[in-house]
Amino acid sequence: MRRTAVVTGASSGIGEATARRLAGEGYDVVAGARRRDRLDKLAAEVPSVTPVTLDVTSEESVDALAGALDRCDVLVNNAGGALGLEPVAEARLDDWQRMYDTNVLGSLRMTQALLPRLIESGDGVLVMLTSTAGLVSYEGGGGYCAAKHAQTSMVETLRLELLGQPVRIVEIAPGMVRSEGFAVTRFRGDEEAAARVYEGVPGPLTSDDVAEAIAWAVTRPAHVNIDRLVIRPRAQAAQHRIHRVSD
Ligand code: 8X3
Repeated sequence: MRRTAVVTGASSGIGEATARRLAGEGYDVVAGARRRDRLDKLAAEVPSVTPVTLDVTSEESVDALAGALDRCDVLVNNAGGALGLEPVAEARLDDWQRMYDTNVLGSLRMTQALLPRLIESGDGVLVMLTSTAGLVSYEGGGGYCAAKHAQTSMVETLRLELLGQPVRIVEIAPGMVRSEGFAVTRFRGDEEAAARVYEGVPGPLTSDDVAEAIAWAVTRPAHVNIDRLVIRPRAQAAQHRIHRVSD
């Protein structure tokens, strides 16, 4: 029996790496994202990946994906990200709305649409990609931290509400990951500002480091729930304590 995993935000970064990893673990992977051209490339490379155009901010789009599925064993709520690094006093309302709509409500839409399938599978796994920003707050991170804290809370609530059901609820909370798009999106396309985030850091995490952790958590025996896995680079002892070297 082939099992099916749905990964959101699968066109790049952690989502794409997770789609590859889960395909490697023998799953049929439904890779959802808005950027269809990138998904098509991924599917051309990895035959067990099915590309699906998905916008997690649209109920219609989420329902269309859910309606087309025969089964769902794993859901990875990865779509989301950060916008802006302004202090709360100067933050843009539309950035906060967008972050809430993708990270929080996007995960809610996907969860509501696929939870019945996860339970039906007899051993469902829901993975929520949060962040260390879901555990602590930092200057300029107001809107992103608020959204990630909300996801962390959603995970804890789900685990309580679903006690006794055959579904595991896993939270993966990465720290500094140098992924293709995260910092560039946060800085509205400013590649130099994005590069400064990682300047001198000997070995930020890669998307695949996180994907490997996700694949590990998902492939534990059915009775083992990895509640929360916090994963940081060795060079990041805490949100504000980052080791940087200059050459
Ligand atoms: C990303 C980690 O430190 O940019 O989720 O908030 S951080």
